[in-house]
Amino acid sequence: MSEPIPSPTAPDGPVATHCPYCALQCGTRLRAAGHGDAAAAAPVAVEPDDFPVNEGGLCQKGWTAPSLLRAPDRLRTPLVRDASGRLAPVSWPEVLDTVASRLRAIRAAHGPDAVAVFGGGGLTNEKAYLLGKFARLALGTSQIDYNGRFCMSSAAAAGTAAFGLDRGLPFPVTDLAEADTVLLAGANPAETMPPLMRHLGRAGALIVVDPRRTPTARRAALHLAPAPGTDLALALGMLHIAVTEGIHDRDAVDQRTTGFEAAWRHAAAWWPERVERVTGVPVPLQAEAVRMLAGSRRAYVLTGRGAEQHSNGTDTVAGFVNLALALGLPGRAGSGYGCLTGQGNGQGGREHGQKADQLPGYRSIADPRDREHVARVWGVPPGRLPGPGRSAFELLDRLGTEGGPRALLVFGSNPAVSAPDAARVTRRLSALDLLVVADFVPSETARLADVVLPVLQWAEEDGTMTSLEGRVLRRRRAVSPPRGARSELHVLRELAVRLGEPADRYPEEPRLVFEELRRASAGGRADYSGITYERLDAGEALYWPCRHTPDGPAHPGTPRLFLDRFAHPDGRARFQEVDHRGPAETLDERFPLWATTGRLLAHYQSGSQTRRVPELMRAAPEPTVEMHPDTAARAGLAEGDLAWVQSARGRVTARVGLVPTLRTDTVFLPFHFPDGGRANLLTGTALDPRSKMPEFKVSAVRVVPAGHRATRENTGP
Ligand SMILES: Nc1nc2c(c(=O)[nH]1)N[C@H]1C(S)=C(S)[C@@H](COP(=O)(O)OP(=O)(O)OC[C@H]3O[C@@H](n4cnc5c(=O)[nH]c(N)nc54)[C@H](O)[C@@H]3O)O[C@H]1N2
Ligand SMILES: Nc1nc2c(c(=O)[nH]1)N[C@H]1C(S)=C(S)[C@@H](COP(=O)(O)OP(=O)(O)OC[C@H]3O[C@@H](n4cnc5c(=O)[nH]c(N)nc54)[C@H](O)[C@@H]3O)O[C@H]1N2
Ligand code: SF4
Ligand SMILES: [Mo]
Repeated sequence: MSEPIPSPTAPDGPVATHCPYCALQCGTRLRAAGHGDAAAAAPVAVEPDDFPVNEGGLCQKGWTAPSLLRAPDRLRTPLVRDASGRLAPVSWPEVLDTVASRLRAIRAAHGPDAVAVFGGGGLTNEKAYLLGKFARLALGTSQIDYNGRFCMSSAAAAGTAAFGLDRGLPFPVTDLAEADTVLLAGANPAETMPPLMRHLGRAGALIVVDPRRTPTARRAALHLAPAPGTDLALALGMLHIAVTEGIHDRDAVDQRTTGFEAAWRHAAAWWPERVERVTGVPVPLQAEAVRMLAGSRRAYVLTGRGAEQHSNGTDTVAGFVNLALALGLPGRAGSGYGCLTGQGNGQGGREHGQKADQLPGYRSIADPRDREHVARVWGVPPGRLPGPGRSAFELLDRLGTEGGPRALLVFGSNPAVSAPDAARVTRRLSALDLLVVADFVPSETARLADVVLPVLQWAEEDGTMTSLEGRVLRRRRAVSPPRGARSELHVLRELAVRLGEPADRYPEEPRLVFEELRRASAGGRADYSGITYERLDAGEALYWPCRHTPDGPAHPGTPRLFLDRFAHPDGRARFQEVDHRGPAETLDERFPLWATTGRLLAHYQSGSQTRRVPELMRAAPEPTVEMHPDTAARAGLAEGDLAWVQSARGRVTARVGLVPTLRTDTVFLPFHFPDGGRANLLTGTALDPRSKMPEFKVSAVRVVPAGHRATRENTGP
C-alpha cells in the first residue's frame, strides 16, 4: 500500500472558508505564511469574511481558531497501545493492517454488529456520508449513530412530525432581523452564536425563556425563567392563553393544519395559574409573551438545547410548535418556527446516513424504496444494507456487554466527556476489545483508545458543510497538514479495502464523494442533487432541497420552506397531542436542587479543541458552578470556594460563582471540562422515548463545600 502523495503547498492569497466550530458557520478568510514544510509550522491569520450570517463579525472562538492548527500536542502519527499499555507511534500501513485484522477477527467471532461506529456533527457532508456507507457496507453493521442524537434530535423528531420535514431553520438567518418579535426557548445565542445577535438585535423584541438570566436574556424585552424541565407546561399554557383570549390565527389553523382539537384538549387544562405553580413564571408574564407574539405581523418561535435536552424534549418542542402553529407563524412569510442547530455540520450530519435509522438524503433505512435507491447508487443489492441500529446512548451503554458491540470506531466526538453519566460511559468504553478514535488532538476519549488515528482538521481539508439555515457551504483547504496526518476519506478507503471492499467504492477526493452524495440524495427529503462544487465556488447561495434539473434551468435551491405547503402528503402541518410531564428525577432531601448544564462563550463542547487555545483558557480556565448567593450561603459556600456538586450518579468539583439573578432552586454547570470537572458525571440516563435524547438539562443535586461530608442541614434550599 503506497503512502499518499504529500500535500501541495498552501496557496498564497487568503482562502475563503468557514469557522470550524458552530452551526452558524461564520465566513472567514485564512492566510497561511510560507510554503511546504515551513508552512506547516507558520502562523495562520484569520479575518472575518463579509458573509451574510456574520457580516464581518466573529466570536472569540472564531478569532482564535487558527491556534488550533498549531496545538502543541497535535496528533502527528498513528498510535497503538503496546504491551506495556502505552500509546506508541506506528506507521500508517501498520496501523491500518492492525485495525483491519482486529476488526475482521471480532466480526468473525461475534458477527458484524459486534463492530460499532460513533460519528459526529462536525464532520463534513462528505465524511459523514462515507462513514455511513463504510459502516453499512465495509463493516456490514447496523450499529452506527452519532453525537447529533445528543444535540438537536428532539427538535428533528418534533419538526418531522409537525411539518413532514426537518430543516433546523426553514428560512435564512437574516430573515430574523425583519421580525417584530422572536421567542427564544432555551437558547443563549449571545454566548453560543454571538454574531446571530446582530440579526436578533434588529428585530423588534426578544422574549427569552431560560431559567438563567443569560447575556441573551439581558437583551430581551421579556425574560421568562421557568424551573428547568417545565417548558412544556409553559408552552401548553401559552397556547391556552392564545385560544382563550381568541388571539390565535383561526384561518391558518383551519386552512393549513390538522389536529388542533386534540392538541387543544390538553392545553385546555393548562390555565395560567396552574402553569405558574409548575413553572414559576408569573401569569402576567405568560400573557404578555403570548400577546407580543400574537400581535406581531412577523414573529418567530425558536428552540435551543434548553428546551430540547429533556426526557420530554420532543414533546416540549412539539408544544412550542403547536403554539407557533396556533399563531399561524409557520408557513407565513417573515414568520416561523425553527431550531437553532448546534454543531458546524449539525444539519448536514443528520442527513447523510450516520444516524442509526437513516440513509443519505434524509432517507429511512427501514423504507424499502429508500433502501433500493441507495443500494443502487452503492452498487449492491438492497439486502446487503443492515436495518436500523441503536441510538447513541443505547449504543454506548451496550459496549463490551453480553451481545453488545466489542469494537467501536469514533470519528468526531469525545463521549468520555460529553455523553450522559460519563463515568458509566467511560467504563463501557474501557470494556471494549478494541476502541479506535480518529481525532487531531488527544481528546479524553482518544486517551482511552487502543488505536488513535491522526486526521486532518478544518483548514487542512476540502468539503462541504450545511449550516443551521440549510445552506450548503464550501470548507476549503488553506494550509498544509502535518506530514503524519491523513484525511478521513483516505482512512476509510484504506480500511474498507483491507476489509475486502473494492477501492473505487470509497473515493478519497471530497468532490467525488460529493458527486456520489448528490446521486444518493436525489429524490430524498434532503435533496442535494442540484448542488455542485462549481455552483458553490461560483458563490451561489444554495439551500436544500435543490434538485438536479437535467432538462431545464438550474434549480435555485430553497431558502424558505413551507410558504405554499408543508411537506406532509396533504400539505398541512400537524398539531401534536402532547401533555406535560416532569423530568425523570424529582427533588428530595438528599438532592434538593436542580442542576442544569450548558455552554460558556469561550469553550466549545467537550472542550477538547478550545481547551488547547491559550486565550480561551485564560477566559474560562476551570469549571464553575453558578448559584444564587442565598443557595450558596445555605450550603456554607462563598464566591470562589471549591464545591462538590453531587447527584445520584456522581460528583463534580467546581468553583462557586455567585449569580444573584439565578433561581434559588437551580445551579448551572458548563460541560466543557475534563476529569473531575465533567458536568456529565452528574447527568442521568433517562432518554426521550421519541428522539432518544438524554436529559442533559435536569439532574437533582446537592452542593456542598469540597471535602465536606454532606448533612441535611447544609444542603436544603
Ligand atoms: N460557546 C459555544 N457555542 C456553541 C457551542 C459550545 O459548546 N460553546 N456548541 C454549539 C452546539 S453543538 C450547540 S447544540 C449550541 C447550543 O446552543 P444553546 O442551546 O444556546 O446552548 P446551551 O447553553 O446548551 O443551552 C441554552 C440555554 O438553555 C438554558 N436551559 C437549561 N435548562 C433549561 C430548561 O429546562 N428550559 C429552558 N427554557 N432553558 C434551559 C441554559 O440556561 C442555557 O442558557 O451551541 C453551539 N455553539
Ligand atoms: N451535560 C451536557 N452534555 C452535553 C450537552 C449539554 O448541553 N450538556 N450538549 C450535547 C451536545 S448538543 C453535543 S453537540 C455534544 C457534543 O459533544 P462531542 O461529541 O464530544 O463534541 P466535541 O467536543 O465537538 O467533540 C468532537 C471531537 O472530535 C474532534 N473533531 C472535530 N472535527 C473532527 C473531524 O472532522 N474528524 C474527526 N475524526 N474528529 C474531529 C474534536 O477534536 C473533538 O475531540 O455534547 C452533548 N453533551
Ligand atoms: S459564532 Fe460559531 S461559527 Fe461564528 S465565529 Fe463563533 S464559533 Fe465560529
Ligand atoms: Mo450540539
